[in-house]
Amino acid sequence: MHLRCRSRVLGLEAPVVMGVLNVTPDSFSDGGRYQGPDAALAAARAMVAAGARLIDVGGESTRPGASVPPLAEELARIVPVVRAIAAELDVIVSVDTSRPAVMEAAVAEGASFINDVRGFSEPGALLLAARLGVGVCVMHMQGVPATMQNAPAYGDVVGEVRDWLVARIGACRAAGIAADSIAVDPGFGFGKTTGHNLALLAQLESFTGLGAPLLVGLSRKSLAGALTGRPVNARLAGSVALAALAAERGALIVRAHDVAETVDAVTIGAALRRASQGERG
Ligand code: PT1
Repeated sequence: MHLRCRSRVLGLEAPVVMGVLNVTPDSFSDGGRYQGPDAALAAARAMVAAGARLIDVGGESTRPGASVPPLAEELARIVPVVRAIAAELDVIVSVDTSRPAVMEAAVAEGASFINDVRGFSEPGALLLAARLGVGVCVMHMQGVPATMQNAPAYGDVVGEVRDWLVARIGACRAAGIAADSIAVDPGFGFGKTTGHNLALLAQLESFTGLGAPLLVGLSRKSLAGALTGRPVNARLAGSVALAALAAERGALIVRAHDVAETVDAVTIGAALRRASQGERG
């Protein structure tokens, strides 16, 4: 498996780590840490040295309860950071946005992957991604960040998320996005209770047969908090355990803040996955 991102091809024979680079003042776990392009570039350098194959630059916090920043603010946060990273580092620059104007500006600065937690639902977003030739991640969310955790409800969370992802892959293909440029993500924590998140992880294998590599984000989230009882600044071990389990269940791109630790976790998960597949023949 691989993922085509403009002129780059991301090999996915083994799982890879996408480093999280928040350039927001209100990120749920590292808000305000990256102040300006110099600090962001230094953080990106460290993540690449630790083994990140993609860097996901986000200028909108989408944690539960977050509100949407003005477009000009999101652009001002993202553009200089994408430019600096793309100019210096040999890494796929991903932009975490739902706005076509931000997608276009980021790709003009060197981004080659678009990670949209709203699944390219803004008018024009799908056609723009097709025209740009970027890799895309379509993620499932129930509701909107401001209110998504108020009362998440599903009949069959795994079936509903899978059906929605299948439909979005169809919409991507219909818009002209290449089949080998599409990744899917069940959206852990996005309009899901702990029970929903656990069901998705337990049955993660259901998302590996869709013809698109599976991306997951579990790092420092409330799932780890609910299971360990720990606050956001003490969820490293829980997050690393979740990353290993996700890789063992077939995740190929793991989005994480703590890159070095997560690289080891996915390496172990992938080794166990290969061993069990060998046993099955
Ligand atoms: C994700 C993701 C993302 N997560 C993708 N992009 C965030 N593709 C931002 C909590 O429960 O999983 N996949 N971009 C961060 N969003 C959240 C959501 C942060 C929930 C925290 C929680 O604590």
